[in-house]
Amino acid sequence: MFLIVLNYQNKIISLSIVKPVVISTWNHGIAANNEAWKILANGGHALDAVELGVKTAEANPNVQTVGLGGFPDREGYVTLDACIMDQYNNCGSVAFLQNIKHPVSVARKVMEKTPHVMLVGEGALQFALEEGFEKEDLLTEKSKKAYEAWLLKSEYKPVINIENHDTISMLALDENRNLSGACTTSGASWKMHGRVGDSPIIGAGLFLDNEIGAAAATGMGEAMMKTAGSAMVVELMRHGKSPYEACKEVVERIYKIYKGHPDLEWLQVGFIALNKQGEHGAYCLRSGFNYAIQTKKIKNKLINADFKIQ
Ligand code: SD4
Repeated sequence: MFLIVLNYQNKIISLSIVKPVVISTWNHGIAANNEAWKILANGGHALDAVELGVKTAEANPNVQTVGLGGFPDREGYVTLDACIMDQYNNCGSVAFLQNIKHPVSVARKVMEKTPHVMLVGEGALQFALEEGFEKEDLLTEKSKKAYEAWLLKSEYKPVINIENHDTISMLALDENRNLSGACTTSGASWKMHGRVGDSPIIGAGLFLDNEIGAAAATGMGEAMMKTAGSAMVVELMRHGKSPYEACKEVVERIYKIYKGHPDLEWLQVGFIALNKQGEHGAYCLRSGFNYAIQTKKIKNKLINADFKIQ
């Protein structure tokens, strides 16, 4: 499909539209895109695609940064954060949710069945149970062992690019040219009990404007919250930046904030973005972040994101 798209300065920013498109963070994005593509390839809705897609990581016990098998907090509790957003700016989110394997689906129910956007902790759990979700123990033997090993030193020092999987964030543009996004995580490993990151915060971990594009984040959530990171990426695209340029500018801002700060030593942040024309891009602070992309022409593959520092 061809269409001339102008930015606010009447500059041509795109001549063609690629759709459907799905992108998602890290190696586990490949399995997630495969699921999402089943919906997108059949003309389905981006919202269904992103929910189904990220559920693959939530259900996989070997992904120790999302859902079942996620690393616990420093008290030994697995606490989950997730959100979802559609083309009408409808959104739902859950934070500090325990014992429910698919927080993204609870987030969708919050969006569709309540007058609210966000439910946390006990209230989120109560709502999930009322909606028929089952309570399960999410702490696997593997993650419990890792926790016991961590307890020996009990040092909070986040690992950069943790086994090449961290939060899964997914953005999709469907055949009808509508955008949706989802984000789900067990958060920073060994975090303080009660800590909530960027992933359930609309504007930080995920944001989209169906006229412009969508953006989502991975990495140390505190940095995304300090900068309203994903919302900023979308705003920069509104002002004519490509998805790549917009992600890069927000990472540069984060670097400026943290330069000289001791946390910079272990700080990693990464953004992915997708605009209304189906153009995609990403940028991260440190090397090692990648994302998976699938379109009709590009068979599901991983792309290494450009980075600011080694
Ligand atoms: C968060 N972005 O909770 C998520 C995942 C994470 O280090 O902790 N990454 O901040």
